[in-house]
Order: sequence, then C-alpha cells, then structure tokens
Amino acid sequence: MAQTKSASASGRKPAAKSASKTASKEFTGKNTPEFGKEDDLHAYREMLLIRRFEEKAGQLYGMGFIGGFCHLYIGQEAVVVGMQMAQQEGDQVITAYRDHGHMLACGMSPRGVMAELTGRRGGLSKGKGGSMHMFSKEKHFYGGHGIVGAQVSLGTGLAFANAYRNNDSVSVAYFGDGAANQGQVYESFNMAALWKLPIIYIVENNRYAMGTSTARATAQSNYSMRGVGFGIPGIQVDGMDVRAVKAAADEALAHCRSGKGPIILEMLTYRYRGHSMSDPAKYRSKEEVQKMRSEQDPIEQVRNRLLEKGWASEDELKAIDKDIRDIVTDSADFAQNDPEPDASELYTDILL
Ligand SMILES: Cc1ncc(C[n+]2csc(CCOP(=O)(O)OP(=O)(O)O)c2C)c(N)n1
Ligand SMILES: [Mg+2]
Repeated sequence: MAQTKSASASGRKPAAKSASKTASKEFTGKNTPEFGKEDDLHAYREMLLIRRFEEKAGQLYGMGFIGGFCHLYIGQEAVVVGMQMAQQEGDQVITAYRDHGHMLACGMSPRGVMAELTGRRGGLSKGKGGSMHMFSKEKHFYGGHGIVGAQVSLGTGLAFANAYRNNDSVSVAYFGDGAANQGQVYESFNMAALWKLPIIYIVENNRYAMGTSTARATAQSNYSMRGVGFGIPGIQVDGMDVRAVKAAADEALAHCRSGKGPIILEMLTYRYRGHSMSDPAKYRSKEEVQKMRSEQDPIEQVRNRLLEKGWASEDELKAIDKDIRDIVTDSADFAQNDPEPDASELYTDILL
C-alpha cells in the first residue's frame, strides 16, 4: 500500500471547511421524515426476516444444532435495515459478532447463514466459520469479527481502499457502545479524519456491553460526540425508528461521497435478548426489556403505520408474515439436513 498517497490527493473533492465542525444534529423523533408506502412495506419485510431468522436461530441453538457463540440481533433490526435502504451497490459493510442481521440485510442467503450456524457444508464459510465468521465479496460484506473493535480498523482500511482507488463507495463500519471505548477506534478516527476517508462509523448503542451498562462503563455517553477531538461530525439517531435511520444514513452517505471524510452515527437502540445465548441477563430488569418492546419495537412501529395509513390490511400483513416464515423454515430445514464438511476440509482455506 502506498502510504504516501492520501485520499485527498486521490481526486476526491476537497473537504469543505465546515466538515471539521462537529454537528450537533439528531434524528430522534422531532424531525423524523415520513416513509412512503413502498419504503414502509420494504422495511417491514426486511426487519421481519431478521426477527424471525434470529428467533429460529435461538430455537436451533436451544435444540443443540448450533455450537459455540451465538449473538442475536433481535430489537436492533431498524438500524441495519435503515442503513441498507440508503446505501448503493459497492458500499462495504463490516461489523462485529452480532452479525446475522447485517448479512441478511446485505442480501446474503438465509440458507447460507443458517447452515453456517449449524456448521454445514452449504454454510457461507463451508461450515468452518460459524456465527461470527462469514463473508461475501459479492455482497460487499467483510465480516463478522469476534475481537471487539477490530472491525473498526479494518473498516477504515476498506475506506482507505475506496479513496486510493478513487471510487464512489463508502465503508459502513458498525460497532457497539462497549467497542467504542477501545483504543484502536480512536487511532482509526485520527487516520480517517486526516485522510478524509469515506467511512460511516456506526455506534450501535444498545445500552450494554455484555452485562455492563453504558452508565457504569463510559465517561462520554453521547457517542455521536466521540469524534470531536478529530473534527469528525456526529449525529444521534433514534435507532428504533427505521425512518430516522434512513434519513441519517442519506445525510451521512452524501457527506462521505462528497469528500468530506468520516462521520459518526450513534444509533440509540436496544437488544431484547441476552448478550449471547448463555447470558441470563441478571443486570437488567424484565420490566426494562418489556417497556422497550411494548413502546418502541421497530417492527410494530411500521406495522401500525401500515395499518393506520391503510397501506396494508391485516390479511396482507399475514401473507407477508407467512412468506417470511416459509423462507426461515426452509433455511432451518436446510441447515439441519445439509451434511457436515468432509474431514479433508480441515486442511483447506488455511493461511500460513
Ligand atoms: C478485544 C476483546 N475484548 C473483550 C472481548 C469479550 N467481549 C465480547 S463482546 C463484549 C462486549 C462488547 O459490547 P458492545 O461493543 O456494546 O457490543 P454488543 O455486544 O452490545 O453488540 C466483550 C467485552 C472480546 N471479544 N474482544
Ligand atoms: Mg452494546
């Protein structure tokens, strides 16, 4: 990699002066743009696919079909779906271990993801990677990373590659509130701001890092301000409202594509399930979870809008539900019946 070739020298438009100001913008309810019927229906389908897929993965885990770690994304669906609705072909996605939703939103096959969870041949990593290690060059999905914060540096590398190649793509790097306290995140921020790299840093603030709440672990809990020292603007977003996510994504992507460098989106979200399948979740009350579910559920919000606006009837929504359940059932059947990898696969795909 030619380290002297900076992004701003690569032909992208020079950064506007105002880009170094840290924005105090937010999309948290007061200024949420409306969706049209097609967008609401699309968001409903996409989020429901993730929800039902994850519920099924949880069941298969309970039945012993999935070994090792398994981190479910239930509750956070609006984040990845809203982002994906705004992205264009070629934009790269990279995330941590809570990654099944990201893969489905990127268009990776439910069969391939589920069969990877059960360690079968037809899995996206031939059954050798499992829940946290799946990739798709075709869908521009770069993993699936178990080391907390690692994907932030790798995502910054993807953004560097975009700038170096002078293409129009943006790297979208997701990480958690816990990961946001990692040192490498700030080394990445520094480089990305210095070289005006096209990257959106998405903090999925679901309020907990394993069993530790943000209140106990973090000095600056407004994660959208974490780039202040580097002149990286940030926007705080209602991550339970897919419309707010999409609006913030539109703005952030335009910012990156116009050569202004990185931007941070803090998604205020919530995970309903434990950190992983082995988490008894003693660090929060059942009432807290129930309150989020009943008042802010991302899928219910869209469902209610569709019904209220007359954009879909109960029967039409039931038909969508059935469609999604069929896709998920098919992926689970495949994942249980596909053979395990041959023993000879132990010696392939190994980097020495
Ligand atoms: C470098 C490193 N340190 C610690 C861990 C153990 N660990 C796994 S997940 C996690 C919490 C991360 O929380 P957050 O970034 O908020 O993401 P979330 O699980 O909430 O999506 C920790 C500490 C790890 N995998 N890697
Ligand atoms: Mg978290």
